[in-house]
Amino acid sequence: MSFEADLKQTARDVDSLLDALMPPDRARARRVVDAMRYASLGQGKRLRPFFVVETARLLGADREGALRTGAALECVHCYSLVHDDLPAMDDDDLRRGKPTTHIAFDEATAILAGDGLLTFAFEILSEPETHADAAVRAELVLELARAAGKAGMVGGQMLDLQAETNGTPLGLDDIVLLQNLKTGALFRYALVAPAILAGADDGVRGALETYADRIGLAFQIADDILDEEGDAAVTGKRTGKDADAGKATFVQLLGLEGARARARELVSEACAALDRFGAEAETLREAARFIVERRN
Ligand code: GRG
Repeated sequence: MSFEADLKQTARDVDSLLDALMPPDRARARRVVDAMRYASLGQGKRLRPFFVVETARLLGADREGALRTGAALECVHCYSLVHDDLPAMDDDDLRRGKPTTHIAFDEATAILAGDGLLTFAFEILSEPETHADAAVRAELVLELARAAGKAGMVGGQMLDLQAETNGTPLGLDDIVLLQNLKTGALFRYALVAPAILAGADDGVRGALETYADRIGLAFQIADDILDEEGDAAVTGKRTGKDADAGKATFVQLLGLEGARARARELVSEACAALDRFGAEAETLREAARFIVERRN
């Protein structure tokens, strides 16, 4: 199957799984489940679950466990988007081409839906269907907590907000650190979790971590380029405070051409990190190229 067909298939499978795991009709607090479903079903590229499922295939791990792990990771990603869109953060009205969760529902419900998605991720990982071995499930939980928390995405978001309020211009090293935490940590989890599921050795895990670090940064540079090119206005991807806050970006620091060149270098480094897997890793190499060529 081609990369694009694989990505679409994973998106469908993750959607069906989340739909089945979050039935609205049996919920006591129906409104929060409706908001969690609104924020997580039907939209989004599902890149992170794709990386989990494809890497699990590469390493010979069970697909069902990988899909559940990818779905859990997607729940954390969706929670971060719901909270990031709130008036106290980026104050966005549109996400994935539709009204943000706090606009479609209300602010309190959106906060609870984000909290609900975050905690649900750990429920999914902790269930025996994810992996028969409790020690493996515990490691999946630990690593996701680290990736999402104070030394990962939440920490990166805090640094980002502080930089904005301080008004101190960030240098390249600061932005790399910030983005490694804010967006890179979840990409890293997407590559490390399959290694945990498959019981891979340190060499394999190290190679996947290098690949993840490079694509995580390339993803963020591509995001800055898309914003700069004005695609964000068309897709409704970034319309809130970020749109005009004059935040330091890779494009500002490297220039448009410099940012494009750096993203291409990162993709080459990501692909090179997969050498040990040979032709079997071709879909992951295509995914790395997609990250910088995407239009949304
Ligand atoms: C609120 C704790 C907390 C964290 C928020 C990730 C994040 C931290 C905020 C999102 C802001 C943003 C637009 C960052 C740019 C990179 C990014 C994560 C884009 C969205 O990811 P995609 O392109 O989105 O994978 P889809 O919709 O395809 O899932």
